[in-house]
Amino acid sequence: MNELDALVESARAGFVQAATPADLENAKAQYLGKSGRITELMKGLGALSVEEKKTRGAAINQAKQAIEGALTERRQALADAELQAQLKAEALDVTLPGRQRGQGGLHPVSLTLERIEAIFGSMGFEVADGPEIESDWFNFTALNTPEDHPARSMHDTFYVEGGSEKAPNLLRTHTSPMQIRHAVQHVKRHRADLDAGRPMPEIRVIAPGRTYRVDSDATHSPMFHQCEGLWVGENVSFKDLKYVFTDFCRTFFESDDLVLRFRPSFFPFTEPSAEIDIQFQHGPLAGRWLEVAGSGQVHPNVVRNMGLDPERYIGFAFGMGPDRLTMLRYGVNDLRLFFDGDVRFLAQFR
Ligand code: 2NM
Repeated sequence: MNELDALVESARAGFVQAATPADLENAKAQYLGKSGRITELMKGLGALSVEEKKTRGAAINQAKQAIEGALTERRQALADAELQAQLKAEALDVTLPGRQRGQGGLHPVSLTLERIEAIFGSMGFEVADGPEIESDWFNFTALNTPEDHPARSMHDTFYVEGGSEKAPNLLRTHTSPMQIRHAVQHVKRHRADLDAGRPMPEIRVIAPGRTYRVDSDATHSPMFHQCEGLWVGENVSFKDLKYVFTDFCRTFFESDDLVLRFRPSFFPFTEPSAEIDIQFQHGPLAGRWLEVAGSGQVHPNVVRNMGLDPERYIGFAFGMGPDRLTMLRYGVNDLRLFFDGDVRFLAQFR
């Protein structure tokens, strides 16, 4: 190998050894710099004859070009390596699932309330609304609940600021105050007919909504839902209650052979009163009696508080727990799941 070939080889080896662009520029200076090897060789040409200059100069130039070629190649290799390293460091995993826009949906209990409203709506029931902060009168007194009834104690009822000692404000403990408000308005609208002895259109209403009691365990939440129903007219009896509620339960649970049982009970606002149990004939709960509602004939005192004559107007009322109905319908065993706000649970009911 001649001297120039050896020079090119040593330059190539030096360039390959350079691990960074800075190392490479240092290596380059040794060959192509101001006092580099090629420059030295060029300077040596001055001492040669014209003929020798030509051949020697051409040979040196060829070596120079070879070294420059090796340099460019190495520069490119280092730049490529740097780019690869950077791409690796900044890599994005494009196989991760994207962040989707969450699709909302109704809460399972809201689905139940809508279902209840649709079924009773088909039977001619209106839907009442009313405040969650109630007065003592609408929540208890109008509903024939005695002054010393345990439900009125601070252990059972959340009292809030704003009322007087004689007429305190509270978080409604049931949805009945909405029914009283609705009935009072209804009666007011038809006062003239009533006073003239003409018949009044029947009161047929349900009252769904949030209710509050001092109670908290696996089967009781301090906030829970209720839906009550009321049907008052001149000729509304317990047989209508049985028909209406049986029809409701069979439609709600999509089970035509569902059996109902009315068990004697007590509520201050109804007389007589009954608990309503249902029994599925199929499925995992078949054969068991499940309590789903309280009911009864509206107490004469309550009818009177609606502004009606209890000798002429009678009716029935019932109250049920949409939270429990939702648990039964979907097979959920812990009430608290509905109110924890865990989307993974709630999204299953969309
Ligand atoms: C129940 C049970 C029995 C009821 C009574 C009334 C009203 F407004 F007429 F007085 N509304 N709801 C009632 C009757 C509620 O819940 C277990």
